[in-house]
Amino acid sequence: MRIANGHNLRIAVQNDGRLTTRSLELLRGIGLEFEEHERRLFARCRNADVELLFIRDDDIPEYVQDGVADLGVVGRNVVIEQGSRVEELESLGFGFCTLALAVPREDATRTPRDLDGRRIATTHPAALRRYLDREGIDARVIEIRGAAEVAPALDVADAICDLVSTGTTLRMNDLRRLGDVFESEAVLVANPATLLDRERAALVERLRVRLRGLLVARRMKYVTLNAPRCALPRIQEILPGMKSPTVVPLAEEGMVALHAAVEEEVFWEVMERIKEAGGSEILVLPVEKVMR
Ligand code: PRT
Ligand code: ZN
Repeated sequence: MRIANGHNLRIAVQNDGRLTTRSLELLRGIGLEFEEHERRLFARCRNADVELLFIRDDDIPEYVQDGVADLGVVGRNVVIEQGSRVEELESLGFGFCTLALAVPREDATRTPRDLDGRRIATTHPAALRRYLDREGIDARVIEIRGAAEVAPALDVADAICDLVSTGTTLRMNDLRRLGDVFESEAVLVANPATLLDRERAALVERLRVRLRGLLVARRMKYVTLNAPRCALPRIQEILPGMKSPTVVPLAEEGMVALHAAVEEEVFWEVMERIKEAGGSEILVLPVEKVMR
């Protein structure tokens, strides 16, 4: 079925970087069909009035703010850094990282306050300045283009403020995390005017409902199991998400089958406890999509 109302919606995604694969996976997950060709600027969707625009992540907030694109998938850190006037519609559950302060491992610094009077190299100068003002720390911000982690070794700065995900880069450069400025993940942002245009807004809302369905489904599991009817209360205690399961009597007297979608992780430990409570034939299945 076509997602169409004759109004083109343009979605900006990173052309080649950390967010690209997951962004495209997400757009395909909500039913958009397209083919991306390396280094092509545009991709039209086969089944929707939607066009994808592939650009550098740093350009996304501004393009969305200016209406060059209606929607964008970008790291929240970039939106915060640029102070763009866009609306954040959803957190997308990938691209997790933290903007953090770090110093050489052997440095005497204990807290961010100890950075008073010192130099901090960063690619996020605006966000760092706001943080320093808020915390009342009087440090000098050294704006650099890339690879902040080498700045202390080159004596360009005494500390750095950079994105951290696994912490490997800090470790490899003998740096120690001192404090966090904010946490980030990939977000869906919208041009405010698009949301005021009736037709486009309707299309955005449709995509958004699908997106939520996809994100909720990721957390959900479908659980089925057999148990003696009398074990039901105990099993619901172990799996509180199993509020109103479908209960079907089995041929064996007093035994029932339970089915329910639960919005929680079902670890081995949970399954073991259900088994102890009398459950058997426990199946935990992934949920692909949800619409409520
Ligand atoms: O070319 P373009 O401008 O489009 O890409 P880019 O090089 O500017 O961005 P890219 O692809 O590196 O990152 C895109 C987005 O991914 C960022 O804006 C963040 O929202 C998000 N993200 C998530 C990260 C990281 N994790 C991350 N670890 N962006 C960068 N890093 C870097 C960090 O700067 C440091 O150099 O990875 C290093 C630290 O990683 P760890 O795992 O060693 O801690
Ligand atoms: Zn970039």
